Amino acid sequence: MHFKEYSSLLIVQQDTIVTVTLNRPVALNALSSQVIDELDHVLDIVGAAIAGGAWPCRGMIITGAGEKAFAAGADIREMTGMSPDQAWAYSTRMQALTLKLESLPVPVIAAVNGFALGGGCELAMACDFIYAATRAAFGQPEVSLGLVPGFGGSVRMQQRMGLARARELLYTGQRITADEAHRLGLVNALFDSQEALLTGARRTLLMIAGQSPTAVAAVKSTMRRVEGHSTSRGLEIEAESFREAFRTADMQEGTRAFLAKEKPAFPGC
Ligand code: DAK
Repeated sequence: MHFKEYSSLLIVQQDTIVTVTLNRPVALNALSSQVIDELDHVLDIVGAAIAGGAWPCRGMIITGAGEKAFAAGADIREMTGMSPDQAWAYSTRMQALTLKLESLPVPVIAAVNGFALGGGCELAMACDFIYAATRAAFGQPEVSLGLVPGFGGSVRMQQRMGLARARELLYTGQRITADEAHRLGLVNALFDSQEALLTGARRTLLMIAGQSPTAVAAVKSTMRRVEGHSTSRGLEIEAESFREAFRTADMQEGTRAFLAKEKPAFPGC
């Protein structure tokens, strides 16, 4: 895949994994509109490369440059001059980006190395799951700025930890430690250092890359499609997805290899 030179992102492709680093350490990687545009561009390139079979991308890591922050939220400096309509446009642009992230057919891990506040926490929650360094901190401090979450926090925080806990965090604007975020289910796993965090995220993505890519993509999209539906409708959606799996060469190969006691070589279709 060919990425252009970004001014606020660093991109590394290794094996089948793309690592995207938010790179504005002087502003604690705050999500300026430039960062949002560049992230959007990266997702378009990765999505198109996967769809076109150009590069076997099997996962993405999003992390922050420096030791201090994943992202300290939306760029407050940029936000202050916005009219209500510009604020709405800014919010819907970032929301569209989070939906694009969720619909990528490969898993995305947020590797949170420091502050993940406001929009930073919301970006992390749009990833499939969050790994964190023990020094990381999470929060939605919008109420301290006279704001409300604008990048999906009111929706995804309660999906992650339940309504009552989410209300408490959003109403108080309180910052929580990585340990507390882990206990609340916001964070899947904790790591002692930034290096261990990135190694842990890569290890998980490589483990997933050893599975059938069509099945992983189908599980991701099915879990997303069942959200918000009744159990019975959710089960119908799952059964449809199960039927589709039987049309794939990956399913033929996976079951054949199991019965032959071999390692499967998934064709990815
Ligand atoms: N935006 C812009 N610059 C930021 C920033 C941010 N969010 N966070 C930090 N910086 C900058 C600081 O201004 C400072 O720059 P200089 O003064 O050196 O030029 C530099 O990064 C280092 O920050 P500090 O000096 O403050 O560092 P500390 O270690 O003392 O404190 C901190 C770290 C993370 C606790 C602190 O920086 C902080 O509280 N930052 C703000 C966190 C925050 O409130 N984030 C915003 C959450 S609200 C919307 C849609 C969505 C949203 C908003 C609107 N619309 C629809 C319009 C979302 C809003 C949010 O994300």
